[in-house]
Amino acid sequence: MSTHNGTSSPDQKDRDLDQYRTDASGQPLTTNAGVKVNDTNNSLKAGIRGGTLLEDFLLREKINHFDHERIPERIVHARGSAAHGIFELYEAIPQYTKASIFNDTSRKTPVFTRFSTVAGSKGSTDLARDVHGFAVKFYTEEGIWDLVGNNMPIFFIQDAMKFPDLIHSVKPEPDREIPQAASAHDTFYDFLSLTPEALHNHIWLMSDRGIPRSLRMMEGFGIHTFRMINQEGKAHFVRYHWKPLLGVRSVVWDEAVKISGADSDFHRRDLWDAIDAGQYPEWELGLQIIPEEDEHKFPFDLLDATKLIPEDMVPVKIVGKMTLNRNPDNFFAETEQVAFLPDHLVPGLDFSNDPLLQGRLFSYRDTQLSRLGSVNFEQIPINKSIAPMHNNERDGHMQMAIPKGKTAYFPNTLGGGCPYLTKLAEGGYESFTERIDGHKIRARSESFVDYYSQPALFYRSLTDWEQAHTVDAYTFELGKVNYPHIQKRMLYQISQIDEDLARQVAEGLGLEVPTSVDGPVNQAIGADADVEKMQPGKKKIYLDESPALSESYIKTDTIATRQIAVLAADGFDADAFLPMHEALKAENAMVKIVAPHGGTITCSQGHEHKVAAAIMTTESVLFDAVYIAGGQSSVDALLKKAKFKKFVDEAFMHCKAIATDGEGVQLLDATHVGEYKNDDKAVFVNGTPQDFIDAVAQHRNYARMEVAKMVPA
Ligand code: HDE
Repeated sequence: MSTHNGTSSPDQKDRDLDQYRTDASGQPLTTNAGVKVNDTNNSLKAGIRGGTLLEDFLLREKINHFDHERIPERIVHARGSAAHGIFELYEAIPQYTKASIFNDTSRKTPVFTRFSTVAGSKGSTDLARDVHGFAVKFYTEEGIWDLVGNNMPIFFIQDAMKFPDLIHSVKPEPDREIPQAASAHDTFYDFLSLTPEALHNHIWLMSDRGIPRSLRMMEGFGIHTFRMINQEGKAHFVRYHWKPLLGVRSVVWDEAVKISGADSDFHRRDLWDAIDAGQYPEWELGLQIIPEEDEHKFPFDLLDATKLIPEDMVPVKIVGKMTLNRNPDNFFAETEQVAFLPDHLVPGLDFSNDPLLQGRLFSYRDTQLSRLGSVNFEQIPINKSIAPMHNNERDGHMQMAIPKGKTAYFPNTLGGGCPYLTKLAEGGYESFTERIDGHKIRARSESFVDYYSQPALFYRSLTDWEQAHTVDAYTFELGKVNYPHIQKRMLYQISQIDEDLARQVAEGLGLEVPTSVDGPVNQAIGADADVEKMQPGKKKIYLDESPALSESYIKTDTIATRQIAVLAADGFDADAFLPMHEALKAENAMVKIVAPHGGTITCSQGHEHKVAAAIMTTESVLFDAVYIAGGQSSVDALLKKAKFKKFVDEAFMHCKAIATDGEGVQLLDATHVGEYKNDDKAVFVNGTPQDFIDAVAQHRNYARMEVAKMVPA
């Protein structure tokens, strides 16, 4: 075990977890008390046909443990996947913070990062349209720092007091427990249509950000304004950003729906497989830094978590990189038991007065008590700090340490005054000395009341295809609402964001956009509040567009880990395929043969090739691009199974790159692609591998969107 007395380095990748790992290989089966067991298949009976004896401690222990194998799932973010990794700093920033993690570029700080969806249960599908959690635990030499964020830079509500309302509205409705992991239902839109502060996060949810292609292709945001404090005690406000080196990529809704059936573990598998294959996902950490004196220079309140700071106003300064490089050994012990707390901070980092953040500081510690059952949850290996921990808190369920000595109080003489206090200058935690003047008051600041300007900015900043997908998402979701008065109220709220967006959604619903609503637009106010003052005015335009809000903003030309389906059967043309295969492999794409049957197929050169999936066991939505191998006998075999045609049509409909060589074009011509193949910049007949690779790197050819709508796949 690391003693932190200078003999071990806190940057070791494994965080000394070996002491906790157990390995049963070569070991006898024992009871929990270590007694070797000779039969774990039969209970102890009085006579060969029973009855069973109460005395049977082997039976009782086994069943008893089984009965208690579940802990409460997280009330939100229950569905998640995680990985270990490291954080490396590019550049020290002592001018902003004294935190050692931001000052030592030689250190590799261990991290454990958990991604999640919000609304669904632990066993729900990965491809639910949802906000995604992005929580990072940094095991720094000064203690644990948790950055518990999401993949969208803003949140639904402004005050922690409203969190239970928000979550109760989106969770399955209490009478029927329907729907699972879906916001498209009455109670959510009932709440939302009355609570316009939620519209900004909602429009992000309706955009493609709600359905990422991969957890590895999501941005992450700390959302709230935090503080950094330097050695001199000077503070700066800061917002945290994670920028994925693979770019931000999404699936389209039709794929999401189908992936949920074809592989509901799609994201979890994708993360695991990439790390397993040594293709480690990476994100750069960026900071938006604002001097304290500039706090009031923005057309919104920095303490309002429903507002983002456009990068055009405050650029994102990239300071380091996180690499996830190791899968967990045990899902329960690590991913399920990890406890993230926004109040896990280290000296040099601090909060702001964001009322949403302040409420979270209570909630996360509290929730661990019902989930993990003990105030000692920080002693569980995955939660344990690599910095030594000593204090006078004692006892409690599952105390894992054996604290020595007589004293558990401070001050003392009997314990030599230990554990002793650390001076601020020597690393004791210090809260920022903020001057506060004010009345105790239960109300919302008027500086928070602008609910349409930023959703409108977001919508204006999207590309055409992102806007079209967003219209479709609103139409789908509101189409699932059974109450016309809720649909109409929502349409009114959307019209305040963007009239054209509202018009298109209304058209899809077969409704008119109302010009007014009954009662105040914002009803999430106190009974004695000044109703007028708390109503949002018309949207303001303080920036025409902010390009960074579009997911096309981060440019990347990599196809690493992209799943390429090769449609082939016995006799496929190896001469044409091999250069393509080599080129794709060289780019670290995952090339998988999909054939009429499982096992192996034999190519034109007589070699056997492993089939990754028989056509009946897979779907085109699980792949990023398709290559159809040439060779007459191969193509004949593909043409005999209609699902190959469906596979190609569907890939086309989802705007994916498709390539073929030689006779493979016959399959293309048997699908709707035949008609469009010559005019489409992501369909290649006898093209070069590089052309295909470039098209896959573009993710999708959304220029095809209108044509693709005509393909009945
Ligand atoms: Fe959370 N949130 N949250 N949340 N949250 C939890 O803590 C809560 C909020 C976020 O992978 C819970 O350990 C309140 C914002 C993530 O384990 C709980 C409020 C953001 C995760 C909780 C918020 C988040 C959680 C449930 C409003 C983005 C999963 C289990 C004041 C900045 C972490 C748990 C993981 C989890 C409460 C709002 C992100 C109940 C009261 C804003 C990524 O404590």
